[in-house]
Amino acid sequence: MGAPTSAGSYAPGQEAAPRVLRELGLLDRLRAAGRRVRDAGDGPLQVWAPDPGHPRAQNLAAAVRAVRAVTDQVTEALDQDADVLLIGGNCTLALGVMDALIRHDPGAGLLYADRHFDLNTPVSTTDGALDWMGLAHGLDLPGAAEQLASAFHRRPLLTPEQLYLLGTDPARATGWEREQAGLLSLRWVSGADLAGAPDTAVAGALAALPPGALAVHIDVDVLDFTDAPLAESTDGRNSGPSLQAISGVLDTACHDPRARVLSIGELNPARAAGHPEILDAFVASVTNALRDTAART
Ligand SMILES: [Mn+2]
Repeated sequence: MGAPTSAGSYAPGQEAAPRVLRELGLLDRLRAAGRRVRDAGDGPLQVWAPDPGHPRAQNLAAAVRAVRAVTDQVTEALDQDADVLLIGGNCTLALGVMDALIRHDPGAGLLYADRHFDLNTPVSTTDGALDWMGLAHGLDLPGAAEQLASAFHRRPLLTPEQLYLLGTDPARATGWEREQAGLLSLRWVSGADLAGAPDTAVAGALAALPPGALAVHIDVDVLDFTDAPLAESTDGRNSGPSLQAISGVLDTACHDPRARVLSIGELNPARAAGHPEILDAFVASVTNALRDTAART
């Protein structure tokens, strides 16, 4: 399923990711990898525009609509006993995934690969982009926007024990985020450690996550932007894991017996306009992570 929204972004781009990945043959490549695939279609198409009426939480109502559409789509898929691949869109969509997954299994966990903590609120940062405020709203931190924090079947939607963050760069965090990560005792591995020992990092994360159903979320800004220019954010130039390293991480995590959902956030295809083969390599990584291992010998 797709969630073609850049409502929570700094500029347009991510709304094109579901279309571009389909055009690269994602569905047929998944079928060739042994999966039965049903395209559940897309949520609302939302192209970022500035929202001067709500400068600190821009396009909040649209972002909430997109998240709720994901909740409904993922709920329907889980009810049909399907696994889910969600192509975003903004990282806030992971909240819709978790709203559905926790209703399905209260013991659910979230492995969140992102360069950022996503613990900001409309109070802690002036830029007003909701795409690095998602986990703050899942955890219902002080200063969270009411409309998003209250959009789920329970509040707070998430507890820190359900979370494990991979690839975080504390130098890219706000002081508020670093403080909250400490207060909440969030478990996280830095981008440098993830790049240096990806197998160890993902094994530690999987061992620490709860026993219930697992969602894996990747913000492609976790990648070294010089190796794989895929993300809205260009924060990752010359730091963080390569696409090859992340491919191994996704392979391991998505083949964990608990895994039910893989969601992809902040992929802006325009970033790869001068290096389009990296989009194809990313589709290959996703396909490999979701391949039916029983179908292969
Ligand atoms: Mn990010």
